[in-house]
Amino acid sequence: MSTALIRGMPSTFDRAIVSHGGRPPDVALARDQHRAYRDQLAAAGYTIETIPADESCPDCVFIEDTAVIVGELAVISRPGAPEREPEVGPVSAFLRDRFTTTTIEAPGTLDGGDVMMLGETVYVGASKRTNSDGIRQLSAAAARQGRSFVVVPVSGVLHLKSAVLPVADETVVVTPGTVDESLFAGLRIVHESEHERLAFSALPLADGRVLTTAGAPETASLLERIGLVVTPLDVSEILAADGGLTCMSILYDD
Ligand code: CIR
Repeated sequence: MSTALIRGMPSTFDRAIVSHGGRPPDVALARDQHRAYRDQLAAAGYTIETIPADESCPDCVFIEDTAVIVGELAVISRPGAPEREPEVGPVSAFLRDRFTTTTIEAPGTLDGGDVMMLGETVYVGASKRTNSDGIRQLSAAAARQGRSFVVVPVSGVLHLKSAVLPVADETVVVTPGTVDESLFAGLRIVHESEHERLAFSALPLADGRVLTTAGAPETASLLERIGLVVTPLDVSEILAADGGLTCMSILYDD
């Protein structure tokens, strides 16, 4: 059984951290978009588990950043933005009942948005949010689960998955100029369309479809050309708060 763990959208979402200096998101529209996202996950066959929103945590809907599932292990993260630390507790409590857990301890920081799993390899972004001590602790957890580990320095974007998105077992979409692509040797790389720079996000679903952002149709059609079935979703307000399609869920198999 595939489960999608999501978190409610707080009415304080318009105070989410916006690092690129853009406009704040519209909360009512964001709520509709979040509901549509949840409906797509349900349609793809996931059992939806929801942790209620915490109104004092404007970014809590971005649950991906608070924990990473590596095999049998849930790694509870320590977010790189200190104001996001209170988001972790309820997610940790939920996962503790279902997984063996390990926790990233200070001075380590790790955002789940910096962690990408492809087959037996864990890729982690060295970013403003994920530091070398967090990477060292994640690497130890990955080794315990028999995973290979690749560190990817990330520049000019928030997280690794702002710039590199898995769309199929061995295929990633990369925003040109953000990472050293030689670190992804062996994978098929599709480049995000120049006109859609950082407007593309994607989430491969258990039913074989790939959710993509509606604002990136050129990149989506590159994926269709290699045989993928895409479902575009309008998440303009999520993007306004620096989020994407991976960040609103933690997906795992029971
Ligand atoms: C933040 O700056 O932390 C949030 N406004 C956005 C986090 C997005 N997380 C993700 O894509 N994994």
